Amino acid sequence: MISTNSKDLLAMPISEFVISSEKVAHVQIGNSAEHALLVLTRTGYSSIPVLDLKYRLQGLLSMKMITEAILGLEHIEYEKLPDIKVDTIMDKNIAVIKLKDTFQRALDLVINHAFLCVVDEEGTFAGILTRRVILKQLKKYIYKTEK
Ligand code: 2BA
Repeated sequence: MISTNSKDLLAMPISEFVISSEKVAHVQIGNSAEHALLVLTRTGYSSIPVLDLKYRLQGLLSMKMITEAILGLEHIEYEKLPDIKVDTIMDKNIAVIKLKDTFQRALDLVINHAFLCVVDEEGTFAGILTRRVILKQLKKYIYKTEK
């Protein structure tokens, strides 16, 4: 049974909680695994979006995907990094949410995903919604309604 108060939060659109695209570290299709490794290392994020030249979402890239691509039988083949394109190793199975979607949908999805990629009506990448932001909102709401 969902309380009336919680219903308000769950029905809220996610748009105001989104970390906008210009603040999100990303790589573009055609970029090399070497470039992606630099971005992941410098930002410290474990996984980042891959976009096309028109800013449409194409996939996700993590350090693990890069490591697996250069893992030889005996050693890690670092020399392969400049020749591997991110779009050949990225994960195309992405958790996507629309700007108009509700907090409830986001809450359901962040149970299994550390962050959700947000797209606008045209499918252009708008930013991300992180588990941290969702939990912060939930905490604020719980404390407020307990008083
Ligand atoms: P992770 O990189 O595995 O980060 C897990 C959590 O560690 C983050 O949770 C955040 O609380 C903290 N953290 C990691 N790197 C950080 C940094 N450079 N500055 C501040 N805090 C950092 P969330 O904030 O919920 O983020 C969940 C996931 O969303 C991150 O997983 C990352 O894959 C992605 N992400 C978050 N912000 C991003 C951004 N600006 N650009 C690209 N990806 C981002």
